[in-house]
Parts: sequence; C-alpha cells; structure tokens
Amino acid sequence: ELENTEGDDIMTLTRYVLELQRHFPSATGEMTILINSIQIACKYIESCVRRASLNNLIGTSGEINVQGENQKKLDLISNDVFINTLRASGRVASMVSEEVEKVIIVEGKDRGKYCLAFDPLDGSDNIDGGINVGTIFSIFRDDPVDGKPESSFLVSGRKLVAAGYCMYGSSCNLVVSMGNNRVDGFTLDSSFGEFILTHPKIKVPNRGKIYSTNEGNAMYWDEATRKYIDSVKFPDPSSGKKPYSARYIGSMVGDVHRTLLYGGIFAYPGDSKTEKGKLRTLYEAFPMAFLLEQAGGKATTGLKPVLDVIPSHIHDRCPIFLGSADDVSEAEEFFKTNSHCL
Ligand code: P6P
Repeated sequence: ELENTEGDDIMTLTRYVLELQRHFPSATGEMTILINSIQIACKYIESCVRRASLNNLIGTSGEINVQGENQKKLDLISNDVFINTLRASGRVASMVSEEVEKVIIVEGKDRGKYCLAFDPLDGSDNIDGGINVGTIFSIFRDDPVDGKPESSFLVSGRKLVAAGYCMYGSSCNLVVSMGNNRVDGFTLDSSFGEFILTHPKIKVPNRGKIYSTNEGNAMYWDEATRKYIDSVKFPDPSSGKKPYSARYIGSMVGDVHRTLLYGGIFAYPGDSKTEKGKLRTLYEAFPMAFLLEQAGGKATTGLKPVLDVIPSHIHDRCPIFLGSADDVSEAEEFFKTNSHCL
C-alpha cells in the first residue's frame, strides 16, 4: 500500500507515481515519466480553459475534425499540447486522438513503449456555457501485429494498463488508475501548480439514486433501454423504491465524475439513430469503464462488459451503461432478453 495517503502529509501526483513505482520491482520508471507528462499537458490545458473567455479562445476554429464536428480553438490547442508533450516524454510509440483521423506514430529517439488514446478536450461544446469539460486518456502497451501501429489499439479493453481523466470545472480534478483496484483523485492547487491527492482510493457506492442519460434520444431507444430507464423513473410502488433523480450535463467527464463519487448510472445507449451510440470506444468508453471497474463499479454495453469489446477501427463507438455495480447489473437484466447490437 502507498504510505502517507491518509494523513495530513501532502501527497502530490508527482510523488504518488514515484511511490507507486517503488512498489513494483519490475517498474522501469517509464510509466512515472508518462503520467508526469500527462499532468503537464493537463495543467497547460487547464490554464487555457480557465482563461478561454479572456484570451478570446472561445468559439470555433472554422475547421472540421474527423468526427465531422466543428473544431473549437481550444480543441486544437489542447490536441497540439497533448501530442507534443507526449511525444517529448520519449515514452510513447503511437497515439490516437479524437481530433486526428489516423494513428500518430512517434519515430526515432523519442519513441517509447506505450500507446495512448485520448480525447484532449471532451465536451468542448460546453465551454462557451462555462460547463465542465475534460481530457480523457487510456494507456496500452505497444504490441503491434504485422507491424501495423493501429493494431496496438484494436484490442480488448482488458489490455489497458492505465486510464484517467482531468476535469476542468469549478476545480481541476485529475482521476487516474494504474490497475490494482485503486483509483485516486487529485485536485490542482494552482498556487504552486501541483495536483494534490484529495480523493484516495475512490470506491463507487454499490447503488446510487441518480440516472444520467440524454432523454432527448428516448424516441430512438430500443425496448430494453426504455424499459430500464422507466424502471428507475417509475419504480413499482410495491417495491418501496423511490424514483431516481435525473442529472445530465452532456459532458462525459462531468457526468462520469459525479457517478464515480455519488453512485448511480450514466448511459449513452445505442439506438436506431446511432446503432453503437455516440461515445468512442478507445478514448471515452474504455478509460471510463476501466476506472469504474477499478473503483468497484461496472460498465456494460448492455450485453457484455465494455472492456471485453474489441474496436474494429480506432474511432469506433460502443454503447455504455456505467456506474454502481447493482444499478448496472439491473440494467443488464433488461438486455438479456433484447437482441442488442453488441
Ligand atoms: P449528447 C460531448 O460532446 C460528448 O462527446 C460527451 O462528453 C457527452 O457525454 C456526450 O457527447 C453528450 O452527447 O448527444 O447527449 O449531446
């Protein structure tokens, strides 16, 4: 176990990864350097997001990304910062970014042994409205098949070695797990630019009282989704259960962070409009599913654990129901009788 994570001793993210490294004899220090590079990029993005309105960084860049979405100025800045910082870390072999169509390959002396998939600024449509946005990342080992760089990413989510997000909101919270059933949360202290361990050993409650999904898609939902959501909105009076509260901000990092801390369920289901739903497997579904499972929760496509999915291409999507173990298990029951897409 990590020492000094409960007392009044200040545990910074920098020290945390160094201590973790000491606990794993096989650790080479590569992950330490990688996580520290990620936190540098997140601090820079936080400073840009914090000052977006003041520095006229609000609004679109006039460019369209691979998803066919308007790219915000901050999307491009965040993407460039993440790519350049990770390349400079010397610990990355290749990257997949939500903003870039193809795999980014690191050549020469800077090349390392990890592969990162990330959404540099998820939910950026919300920035103009001052709503939480965030960076989401997942980390694989470089293990290409037939020398094809993207093959390191087209693997089961069980191959993930680490994942996390950094949420830019009323405070800047970085949540990370390197496995071992341990998820830790850090809060940025801008006065001296360090992420401080404020949420050690996060465990998601076994059951919550909140459901979080975009009900504007309800007319497109399949029967299983509709029946499950109805079951938490209109519980059987004989069950003695109360209706869940609805909370949805339309920014995955904010909705998942709340679910991780408070419990309940977050869902972006597949539907008749988008069969596999909207969220991307590699840099939204996988990292969040990894974190929830490491925190004692669950994440399902409806028919199987999200982490058992194997993406067919680097921007593939998958349906997701994640959160408290009991809540997600109940949702799965509704899918057992439904011919769902995954
Ligand atoms: P909808 C933001 O655009 C995002 O990618 C996620 O952060 C968020 O969970 C989802 O899309 C919101 O999508 O269709 O509800 O607006």
